[in-house]
Amino acid sequence: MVWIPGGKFRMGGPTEEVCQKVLQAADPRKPCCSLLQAGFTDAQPAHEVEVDGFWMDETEVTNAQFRKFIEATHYVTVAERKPRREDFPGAAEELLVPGSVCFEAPEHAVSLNDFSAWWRYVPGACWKHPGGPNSDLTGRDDFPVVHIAYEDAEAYAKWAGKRLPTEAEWERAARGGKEGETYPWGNEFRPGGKWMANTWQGKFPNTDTGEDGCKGIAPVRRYPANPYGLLICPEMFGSGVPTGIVPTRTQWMRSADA
Ligand SMILES: [Ca+2]
Repeated sequence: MVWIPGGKFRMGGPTEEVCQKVLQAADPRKPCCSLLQAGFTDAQPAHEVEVDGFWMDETEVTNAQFRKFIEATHYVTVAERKPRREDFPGAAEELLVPGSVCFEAPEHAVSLNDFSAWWRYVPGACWKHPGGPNSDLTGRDDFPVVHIAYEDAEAYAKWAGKRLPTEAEWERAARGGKEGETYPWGNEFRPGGKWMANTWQGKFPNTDTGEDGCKGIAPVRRYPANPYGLLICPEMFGSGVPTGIVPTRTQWMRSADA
């Protein structure tokens, strides 16, 4: 685990000025993050918050780590349980079976207004069958565990003697001390031509060219650590398009006095 120093920081999206600067510098021929174009409206207004220092795992929880938890506890994740009719009124009966949502690239370009064009509910998809019942974790021990619901994450954290972060703690950790900048490493997406995190290249969602070395999701230590020593995943800076299978925030932390 690494120590995230406590202190005051500005929580929330980058200012409109920063968004405009990044947009002006971007290649107009390439698609741009819609959140950036909209000015990260779901993360405004930025405001000052203070957190105490705390410990955080360096990486997302991996399949190998999660497997140890399952073997020790025989815990059954939400995706492996039959959904309850009362939780999903109006759902078709054939969808009330254990499963989860998987990313499936459409064959052609599609409108980005309808996410059902690339997300599909797959019966039998769960952490150990990430792409559906015919998939498994062969060769994926060091990939982040996926198809994890909030209560699954809480159960894992409790077993590991840790806890989930608050939103403010998580953002403090993700920023790596870089305040008001677009990415945890600054405002330049590829400083010196270097890929800093797993992101999407190509036209989303139908073409993932993997120019950054990874199509779909990446193993946990594939890209550089942020200034706090955390290995950055796209989810940690909010600019990457979720790739592969349902991404989760499975990076656990505990407070110094826990
Ligand atoms: Ca990629």
